[in-house]
Amino acid sequence: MESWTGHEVPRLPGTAQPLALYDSARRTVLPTAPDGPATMYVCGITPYDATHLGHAATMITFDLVQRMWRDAGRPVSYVQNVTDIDDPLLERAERDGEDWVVLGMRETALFREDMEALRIIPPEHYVGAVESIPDIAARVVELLDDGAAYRLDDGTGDVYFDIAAAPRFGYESNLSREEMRELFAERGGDPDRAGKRDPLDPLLWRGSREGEPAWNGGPLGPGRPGWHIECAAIALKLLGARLDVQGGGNDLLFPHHECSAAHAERLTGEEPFARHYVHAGMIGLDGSKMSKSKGNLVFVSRLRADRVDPMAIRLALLAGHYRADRQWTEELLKLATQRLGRWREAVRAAAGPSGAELLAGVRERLADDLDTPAVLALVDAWAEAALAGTGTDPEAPALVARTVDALLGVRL
Ligand code: 5CA
Ligand code: ZN
Repeated sequence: MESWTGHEVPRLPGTAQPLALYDSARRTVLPTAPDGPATMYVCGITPYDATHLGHAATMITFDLVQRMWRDAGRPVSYVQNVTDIDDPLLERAERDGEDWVVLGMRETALFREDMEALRIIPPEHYVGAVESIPDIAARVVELLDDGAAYRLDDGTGDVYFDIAAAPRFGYESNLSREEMRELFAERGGDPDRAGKRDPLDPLLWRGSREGEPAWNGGPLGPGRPGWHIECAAIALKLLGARLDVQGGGNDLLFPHHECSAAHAERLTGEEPFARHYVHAGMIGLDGSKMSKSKGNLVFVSRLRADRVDPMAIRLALLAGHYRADRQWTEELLKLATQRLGRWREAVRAAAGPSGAELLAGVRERLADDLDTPAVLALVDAWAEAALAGTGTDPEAPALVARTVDALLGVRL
């Protein structure tokens, strides 16, 4: 699948900082791999509706990860998927009397446009589930041959992963069995399905049903892939056994990321699947999580159509820490628009306080688990001083503009 178009990222002088991130499995902030190419897999959209600010916040988070690695001179291999076949897409298409392929293509195209407007560096590989079906089916066959998966004997052709084949199951999310069961039911799982060995066993392959699209699964028979194996198979194919970062919103911690890691670890015999499991907080509106199923959404494309500067959207989302669940408000956007205006004015000043010092401060705060609220405060202080005429560094305005562009992705 085609990715979107990137833009030039300015190179910065001075010494970059190695990035430390919070790992959900080990529950602490730890350095990301210190050298060599960095690999990252981020769970992308299920394209049945337009990009909302929650998607944008999560994509911006991992964009900053990539920017920090690049700043440190590390080549980055970044893969993002599009779940272009799954129940929610089929349900929405059915509700609206639309072809699911057309719906998916339209919303994916809009997502690409939104990502470009937000200046998100594109992934090296942008991959759809449908185009990956042969790889996914082959992985399911491997798990069956290995005794880590089983076919239900009810004639549906459905195949499940046996979590007993993953002795460390639960290490990533650190949840109790009861919590897992609850989230599994809430987030697309089927704990009560008859014939399963364990209520938490996740679906790997869904045998074809009347009226649903199906693909040739070879020995699996016709059907379509389960969700967690989709991400495991795509990541393994393009990035290999051990990722530096597996990312997404914290709604994916369990069961999605726990199960993809369990699949991948069983398939490769190597663990952990990812050195860092990184989860962005949920953006909410009016007190609850912004989600397509609830319909309480603010779309990036709607704001763009209303002539909101995408850089202000970026700044509004960066004003909170990426791991915090937080609310979107009109006020947040208003403050971000004002901040953007002040920063733009300040980088047009003839001089300002030391640009090199500001850059060092920004790097240091970002290196510590992407502390963007602190970074915004540093740039605010610099901008106020520059506008008050207290700084004497004539190079500073240009360097600050480059710093904000390269590390925050905000073009002034
Ligand atoms: N296609 C799957 C992942 S394989 C999926 O979860 N799609 S999604 O469209 O529901 O979400 C796309 C990405 O945005 C995921 O990383 C998800 O965790 C994140 N996300 C969804 N809703 C929010 C929200 N309200 N706030 C922050 N991130 C969100
Ligand atoms: Zn995923």
